[in-house]
Amino acid sequence: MNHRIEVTHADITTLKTDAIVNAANNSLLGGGGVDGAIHRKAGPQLLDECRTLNGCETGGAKITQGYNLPARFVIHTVGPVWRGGNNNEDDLLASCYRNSLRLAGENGCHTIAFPGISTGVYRFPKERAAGIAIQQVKDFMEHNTTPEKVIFVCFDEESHNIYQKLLNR
Ligand code: AR6
Repeated sequence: MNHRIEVTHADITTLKTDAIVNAANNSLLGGGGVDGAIHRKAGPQLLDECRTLNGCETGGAKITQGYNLPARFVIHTVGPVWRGGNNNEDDLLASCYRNSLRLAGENGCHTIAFPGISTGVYRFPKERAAGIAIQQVKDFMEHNTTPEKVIFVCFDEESHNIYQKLLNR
């Protein structure tokens, strides 16, 4: 299983995977963090397509073209805002990973890159989020051959160390 999972320290907008995942908000109309970076690099056509999607519920995912990004598709998912852990945050985050992987598979994506959904502005604890991300990806890969490869993209050293540690267990 682990040969199908990679961890990298990078800006997700530079990756030439079939799909990159965006940590969006319910409007799908852009924002800061990774969402802002993806929209800047993709160009205004991405926002035009996002306007046609009527937003997205928390835990859900929607797919668009990648436009000026090296990636072919962007999968926009909406993570939960961390509110202490008793508000279904874990299940909603798990659902983001599952729905994104399902969409990637349905669209023939062999490679997909994930940022740490909810671990920025939405304040989900990084190690807890990484554990959920890894678990969901492993479960999905056990039952599906596509995507073949999943890349966890870490924007900071701390997240990178957390993923390395959890995957090497
Ligand atoms: N490449 C990879 N990872 C990144 C990049 C990048 N270019 N930029 C940031 N990260 P965040 P959230 C990491 O705040 O917590 C937006 O305004 C970052 O270090 O982007 O899900 C949306 O519109 C962190 O680990 O997303 C929503 O309103 C992770 O990406 C809200 O933020 C996610 O941080 C969503 O908050």
